[in-house]
Amino acid sequence: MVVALVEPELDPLQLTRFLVTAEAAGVPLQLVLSKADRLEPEALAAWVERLGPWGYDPLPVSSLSGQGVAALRSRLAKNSCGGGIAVLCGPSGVGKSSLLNALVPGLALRVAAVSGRLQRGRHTTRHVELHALEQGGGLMVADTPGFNRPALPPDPLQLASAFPEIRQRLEKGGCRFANCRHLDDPGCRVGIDWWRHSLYRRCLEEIESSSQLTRRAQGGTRQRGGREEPLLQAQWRHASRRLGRQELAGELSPPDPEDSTPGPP
Ligand SMILES: Nc1nc2c(ncn2[C@@H]2O[C@H](COP(=O)(O)OP(=O)(O)O)[C@@H](O)[C@H]2O)c(=O)[nH]1
Ligand SMILES: [Mg+2]
Ligand SMILES: [Zn+2]
Repeated sequence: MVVALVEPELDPLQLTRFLVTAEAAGVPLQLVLSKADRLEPEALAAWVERLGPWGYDPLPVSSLSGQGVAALRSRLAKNSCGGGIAVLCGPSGVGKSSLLNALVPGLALRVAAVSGRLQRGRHTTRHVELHALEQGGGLMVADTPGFNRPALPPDPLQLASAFPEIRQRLEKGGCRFANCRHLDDPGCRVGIDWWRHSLYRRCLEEIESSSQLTRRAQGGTRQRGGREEPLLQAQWRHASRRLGRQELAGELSPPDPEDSTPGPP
């Protein structure tokens, strides 16, 4: 997973969405912080320290200066145990193609300047490409087109298990209730004293509001105080209504590799 430290600026919520999606693939994940040449050493160290507890061993790299490239090459080779495929994924414009060029000398993939006010890349990579990594023990590396807002899994349990922080806290036993939402609930063993807890909460709320909206759109009922009641139009008028609709629209639209729809990232 490649994410830029600057241009586009690192967005912890967006990065979390990418990581949650990648977790679903069930493969080892390496977090790569690109464009390290653009930050002072102190700012770089602060990001590494902040992202360390997320559980993906963040590695700062720069395709420009070469910092971290050899380290990444050996980490990829080590994880692949003689063969296999590593996939570079992440938002557009973070430098995936540049990094692959640095990893595989002589490759010369097309790279685009980050465009415009939104600081998105221009999607010069239009399909998945596989390249052999020299000294990589038969490892192939794939470049992918970026897309900027992966969908979250529909199931809250699946969301929770996509957070290494939660998995680690549940290693010694589960919460009191099997369907615990890990939001300061009684008997919860996860707790809220971890940095990404607020991001987990936002993802969970998004999933829950989408599934509520889906049920309402299907004209269903909802549980309230232990009984089913029909859904009323007025219930749309929650504080989160606007957000909920937006998120739902985001979830239902198919992934668009060109990401051509204008709007906030
Ligand atoms: N300063 C700096 N810029 C970089 C680095 N890697 C990529 N870039 C720039 O970021 C932009 C997007 O790069 P690209 O590789 O096309 O990103 P991709 O969309 O993730 O494949 C280009 O303008 C690159 O020159 C880096 O390590 N340092
Ligand atoms: Mg690219
Ligand atoms: Zn819990």
